Amino acid sequence: MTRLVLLAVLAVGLLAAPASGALEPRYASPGEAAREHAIRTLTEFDTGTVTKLPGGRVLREYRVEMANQEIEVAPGVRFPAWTFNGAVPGPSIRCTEGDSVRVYFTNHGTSPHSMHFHGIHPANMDGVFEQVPAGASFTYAFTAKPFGLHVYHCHTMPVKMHIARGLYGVFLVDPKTPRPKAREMVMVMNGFDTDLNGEDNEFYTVNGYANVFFKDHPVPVKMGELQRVYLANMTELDLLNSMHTHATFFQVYPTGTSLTPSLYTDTISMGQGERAILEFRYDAPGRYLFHAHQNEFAELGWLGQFEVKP
Ligand SMILES: [Cu+2]
Repeated sequence: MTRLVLLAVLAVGLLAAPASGALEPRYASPGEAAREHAIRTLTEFDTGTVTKLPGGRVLREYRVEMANQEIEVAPGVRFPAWTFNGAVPGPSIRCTEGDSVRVYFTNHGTSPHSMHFHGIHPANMDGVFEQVPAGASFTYAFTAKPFGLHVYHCHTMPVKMHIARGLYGVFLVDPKTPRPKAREMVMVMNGFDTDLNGEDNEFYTVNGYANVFFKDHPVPVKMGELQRVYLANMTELDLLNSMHTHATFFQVYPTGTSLTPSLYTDTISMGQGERAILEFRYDAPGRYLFHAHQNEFAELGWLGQFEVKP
C-alpha cells in the first residue's frame, strides 16, 4: 500500500515537473539526477530559441534560472550547490559568431548573483556592476564574439565562493563557417569543496559527478571517427587542472579562437577559467583511460574511459 502511494506521488511529480529545471521530480534519487546530468552535459547544447531580427540577423534567446539546489557529487555525497538551471555545470549555451544573444536571467536564490560571460561586449552587459538581487531578473543582450570556446560564471563577491558553489557553464561561439564534422563532447572540469572549508576540494569531476565516465558511463567512441572535446576548467580553489588521454594524441586549439591547432600532445594543463578544443581519433578498439594528470584529482573523481568500438 505504501509503495502504491509512493508510486502515485512519483507519477504526480513527473506530470507536475516544473520547467525551471528543478531536479527532484524527474529522477528517483539525487544521485541518479546528478549522474544523468553529467552524461547529458557531455553531448547536450542549449542553442536557445531562434528567430530572425528585422534585417535578417539571427536572434537567440535563452532562459537561465539561479536556484539553491542540493545535489549529489559522488555516491552518497551531498553538496549544497548554487545552480544555473538546477544543476552543475549550468547549460552549455551555444550560438554562432555574429548572432544577437539575449539571456533572460532570474535569481531565485537568497543573495545577489550575476552572469559574467567571457567574450567581447559592452561594460553594462558584463555581469559585474549590474548585480541581480534575490528575486530579481536581468536580461543580458550582446553580439556573440569572438568565435571560440568561452565560459560564463557568476561574478558576485566573493567570486571564489560563488564559483566554488557551482555557478558556471560553457559558452560556445561557433565560427560562421562550421568546424569539420566530428563527434562533439563538452567536458567541464571542476571541484567540490564538500566540507565547505573554503580552502580545498574533496572531489574533482567532469560535468559534476565523480568517476561518472569511468564507472557509470564509459564514453562510447567510434573507431576512426574525429572526436572533438570542448574542455573548460572551472575548478576553484586549485590553480590548475589537466586532462591526459591514454594511447592517443590530440590537436589543441587554445580558447578555440583559431581554426589552426597550435599543439599536438596527450596532456594539457589549464588555469582557472581557461579552456581549449581538443581533437583526436582512436584507431584500435578497446578501453582507454582519460583523466587529470594530477593523480590526486584522478583518484578523487576525475577519471573516465573511452570505449572504442569498430
Ligand atoms: Cu553568485
